[in-house]
Amino acid sequence: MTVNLFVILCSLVLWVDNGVHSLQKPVRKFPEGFKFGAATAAYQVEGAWNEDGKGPSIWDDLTHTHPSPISDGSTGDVAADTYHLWKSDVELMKQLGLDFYRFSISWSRILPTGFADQINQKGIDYYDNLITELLKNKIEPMVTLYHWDLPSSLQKLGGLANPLIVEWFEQYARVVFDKFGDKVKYWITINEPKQICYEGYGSTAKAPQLNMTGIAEYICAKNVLLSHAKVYHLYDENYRYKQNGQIGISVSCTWYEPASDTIEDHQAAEDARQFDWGQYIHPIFSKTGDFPLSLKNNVRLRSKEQGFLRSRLPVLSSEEIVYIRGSSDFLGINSYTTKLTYRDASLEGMYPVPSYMDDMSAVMVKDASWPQAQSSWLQSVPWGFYKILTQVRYLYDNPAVWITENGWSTSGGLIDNDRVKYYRTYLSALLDAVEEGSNIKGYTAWSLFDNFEWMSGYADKFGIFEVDFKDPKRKRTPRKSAHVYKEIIRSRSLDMNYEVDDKTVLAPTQVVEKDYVEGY
Ligand code: GBH
Repeated sequence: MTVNLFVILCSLVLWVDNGVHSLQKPVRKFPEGFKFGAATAAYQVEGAWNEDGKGPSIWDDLTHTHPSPISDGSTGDVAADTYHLWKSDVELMKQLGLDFYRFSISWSRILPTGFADQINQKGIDYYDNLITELLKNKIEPMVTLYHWDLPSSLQKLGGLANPLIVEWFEQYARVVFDKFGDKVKYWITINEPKQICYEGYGSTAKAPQLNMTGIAEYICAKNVLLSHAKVYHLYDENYRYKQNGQIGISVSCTWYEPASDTIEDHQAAEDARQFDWGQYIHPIFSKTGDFPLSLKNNVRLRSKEQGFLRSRLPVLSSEEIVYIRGSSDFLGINSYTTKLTYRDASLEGMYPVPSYMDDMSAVMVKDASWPQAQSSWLQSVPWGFYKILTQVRYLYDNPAVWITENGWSTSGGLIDNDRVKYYRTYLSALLDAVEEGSNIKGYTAWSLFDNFEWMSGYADKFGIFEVDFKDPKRKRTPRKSAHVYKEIIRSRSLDMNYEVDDKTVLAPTQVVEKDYVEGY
């Protein structure tokens, strides 16, 4: 009788359990060897903008302009002060259980003039200490060479609009590989070329605010691709055999979903993807190389209509195409959101002429039903992330991919349930793609800390750790999302039902210290 009841109960449990599994697994495992990290970028967190011999960068220049173009008038002069707090920061990373930490090197901190004539030893020491401390704690450094803070001197010479940037970048990279290449095994040459070129050169959304619409963003695009390829080949030929690392590029990918089922809107969404990320991924990762056809055609046609003698999109020569194609060991994807996209034949007065937006002739809008972050451009659309990963697998022959940024902004607070939900649903979308064959090696949360969010200053908070910017010590406190991420990393799995008590989050100092003492 008891035995019978036991058998019946067991089969009942199995049946219910199977039923749940076939709908949605509550706990999903990450693949063997999958790595978890968190990211920052030099200008956004370091502070110490003029200390120990650092030269100025274009972000120092922009934030020190009067009146300030930054929405809250702030600067990165102190930021999260990681320049001084690196050691205790590594302790926090260790408690979190990070496999790797992605950060960037400030070019003008180690080469104050931009060139290799003066190497600032104190700058070298800073990164060397950080890297050594990370390795001591079994956290792999993943280092970005360029995350938007060009030395001011090089901007005076035209910055990324000057083709010589390719050589300047190579000289800088040589110093970095010589100094740190024995310890660093993951390199990212350039963070988000589109944001550098379109936002910085073709509009006013980022430094150096050149705003030479329709012209400078394409010159920059060619120079960025060649700079990246140059440094890839430098590493591949001169360092890889002895340093044995990997080197790639990080591209920002937004998903553009057709706003309706018309052919026009599908075409507009496809054009938007090709302009936004195909412009940079296609030359490196496609079989044929070169800029995508739709980009070349659209810009050429518009240029002709406008009376230009040549396309405003510079030509890549056949040698350059070959040089760029294949110049990455992996593709870094930074991804945050999705936009609805439609075609509007008139575009009357909508965009400057000429411009990148006008060339693309697509209109992007938000969907009011999607959850909205603090940053106006950011909505949570996990299926869009899945579509990007799937598209990349199909279009570029399933390259090795690292998600080098993904994250959510709030206006503050430790109980960040919407961020927790964002991370979980995006990681679940990532697992869907992995289970269908996408070759995704790791995932990076943006950001480890609240930081200087470019034109938004400190209003948009992306940290899984809160930073108190009113506190001279810039106290860090783990948010609920940090607790959840820690459990994801510890268990190497995604448990949608894992709960963190709000009280635990609100008494954070205790938790952190206790964990630390126990040598977590
Ligand atoms: C990344 O940029 C940066 O690498 C990082 O430094 C930054 O702090 C982080 O993300 C958060 O912003 O759809 O026309 O409204 C993100 C780049 C900026 C790309 C906003 C998409 C939307 C423009 N994204 N952009 S629009």
